[in-house]
Amino acid sequence: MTGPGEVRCTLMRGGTSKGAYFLAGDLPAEPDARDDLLLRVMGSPDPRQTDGLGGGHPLTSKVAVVSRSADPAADVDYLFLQVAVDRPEVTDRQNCGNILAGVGPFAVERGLVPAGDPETSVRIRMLNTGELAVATFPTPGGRVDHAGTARISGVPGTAAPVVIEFPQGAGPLLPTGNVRDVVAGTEVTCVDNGMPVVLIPAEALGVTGYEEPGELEADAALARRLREIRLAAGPLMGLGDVEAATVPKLTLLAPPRDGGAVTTRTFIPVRCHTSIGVLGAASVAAGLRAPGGVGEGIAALPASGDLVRVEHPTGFLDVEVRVDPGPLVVRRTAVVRTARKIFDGTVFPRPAATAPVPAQPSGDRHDSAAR
Ligand code: NQM
Repeated sequence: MTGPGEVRCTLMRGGTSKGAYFLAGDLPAEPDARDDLLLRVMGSPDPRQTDGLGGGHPLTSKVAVVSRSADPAADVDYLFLQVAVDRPEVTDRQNCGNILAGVGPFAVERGLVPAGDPETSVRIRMLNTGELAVATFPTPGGRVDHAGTARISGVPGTAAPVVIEFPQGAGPLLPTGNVRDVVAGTEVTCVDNGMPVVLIPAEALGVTGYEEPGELEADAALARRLREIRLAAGPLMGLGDVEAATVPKLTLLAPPRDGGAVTTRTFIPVRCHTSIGVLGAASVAAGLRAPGGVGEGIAALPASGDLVRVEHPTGFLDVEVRVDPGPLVVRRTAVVRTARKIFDGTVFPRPAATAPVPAQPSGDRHDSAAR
């Protein structure tokens, strides 16, 4: 039983992200009221999100809204919402494959989908993009088992594996229609295999691509160049004005150093990811398979098979991606993630403001919130 203003909520790690998971029926149906509530739940706007569940970084300020699906092709619907950290903003303009990893286990535990034995597959309609994903995870004896031996880069310890498969996507792999574009004076490849991403040779921006995320974030000239590229790439990729959006992501490419296919540093789009997003990596991997793209001469793709190992600041992410040549079509994408329930209970949101909440002045480096 929850009291007035209180909300049932599950806090989960999904892949390398962390978020608050809700049943859609527990949140206001009207988007403005829902977003206002979520800002108060997460503690935004505030660089540290001290008064809420958020962790003071876009990767830990995420929300999943889950419900039974009316679509016969899906078991559940998943809406991803990025809650800005230091701005009063909530956006549904991007998807999140890391938070997606927790959706299947959450749906079983909250009674939306019956558990199989020893594993369960949940068909998930991702409302942000309209695309489908199938998540398979262990449910021995008909119960979700969060413990396991799978390890993913960027997360300490081990947990149960969540295998996520994405069937063929509906949209074009190359949203500008070109395998290379010159955007704001820089040659790039714009790609979308579940996440719009601009691939940029790191060298073209005067960096090696092996720097630590903090070092890259501190580079004001680089930030300016990335912003110019993003604002120009958005309309070319059919995304319209992306000034306030968290897409497209920008991935710097450099030759692999640890046996993978490529080294990456990904801007999401202002903060530099400490690893890489799942769908972001799926787009990078598919983009490297596009003949003539900017990854040529940088990436070392395996001679055969679907596996592409994407190196990132804290390790690597393996993506299986099958791209048909000719008119480029991504047939299948698959990744292994882990997810873990951290807390389940009642969240007590900060009371609704009677006047607009001003962004907190802070001595900290300015974090452009949803970014
Ligand atoms: O690309 C961060 C994350 C993500 C997105 C971001 C993600 C994905 O790591 O599928 O998971 O790019 O904003 O959670």
